[in-house]
Amino acid sequence: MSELILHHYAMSPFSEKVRAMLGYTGMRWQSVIVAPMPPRPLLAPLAGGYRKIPVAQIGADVFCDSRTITREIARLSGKPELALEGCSEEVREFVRRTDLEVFFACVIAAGGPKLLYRFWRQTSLMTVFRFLKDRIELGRTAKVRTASPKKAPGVVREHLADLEIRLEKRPFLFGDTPNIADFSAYHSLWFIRDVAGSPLTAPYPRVNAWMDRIAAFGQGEMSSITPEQALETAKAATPRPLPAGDDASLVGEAVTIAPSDYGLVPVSGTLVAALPDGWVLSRHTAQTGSVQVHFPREGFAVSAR
Ligand SMILES: N[C@@H](CCC(=O)N[C@@H](CS)C(=O)NCC(=O)O)C(=O)O
Repeated sequence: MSELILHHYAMSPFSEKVRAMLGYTGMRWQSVIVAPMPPRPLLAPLAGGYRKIPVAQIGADVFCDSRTITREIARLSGKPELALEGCSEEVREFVRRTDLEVFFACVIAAGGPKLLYRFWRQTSLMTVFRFLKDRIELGRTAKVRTASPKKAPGVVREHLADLEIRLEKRPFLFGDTPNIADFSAYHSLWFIRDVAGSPLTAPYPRVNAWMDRIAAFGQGEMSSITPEQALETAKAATPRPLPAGDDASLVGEAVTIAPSDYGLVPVSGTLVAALPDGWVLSRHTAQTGSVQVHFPREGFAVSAR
């Protein structure tokens, strides 16, 4: 079976969520580095223009959103607690809030000249300008309410105080071993502390020790491949058989699927499965042959074309 291929970039928090989970499971994976903003002409044939990162791929199956990616990691590693479906409603609610409201508060609170300087050192001034323009436009079209720059540090501190209490009696947020909640909480704080170099996390010693424990898992057994090789892998593979869904409406029809929160770019294809936790689109391009693109249900909307 093909290895998991991750399409990602270094400074992406949601990519770090997946990389850290790959480290925890010790999995072998292949890495394709993508630009921090569209256009991504060699990813588009696989993900159909879906614009958020990370995207994962196993052969001719493509996984959009870290929720479908972590489900694959949970399945491949035999650790159900790394997928939302394997966790309690309390954990799912924690992840929902942490991956949206807290994530935005962290990114807004981390922003500033120091972060831009670090980004510029890793890229170029032109990339920094293009990135800022892209993210301003992204914010303008977003359908979610985010904390203002004045309020964001307060939201982050409240979250950090909650984690500090949770970590009083146990090494991970919900027990003696990590579950998906640890990786969701980790990536935004990694962005604040390790990418932006912000002192916001400093007054929370247990949180810092827990972050160090997660960082110590490493990133698994990674090998680099080119985007062209990822396209060839898709073309050489056959999409996997799908389980029967519980909802036949729109299955077999031409549809678009788009995020309903931010980065609202629609992906077109034929709906081939409506599963309890996700949708699957079939798409065909000359570069990839037939591929199946998987999306979570939550946070995505399907429309007939
Ligand atoms: N819900 C998505 C969020 C992914 C996300 O927001 N990724 C950021 C980079 S870490 C991104 O691509 N932002 C640009 C955009 O949303 O278009 C997931 O879990 O994968």
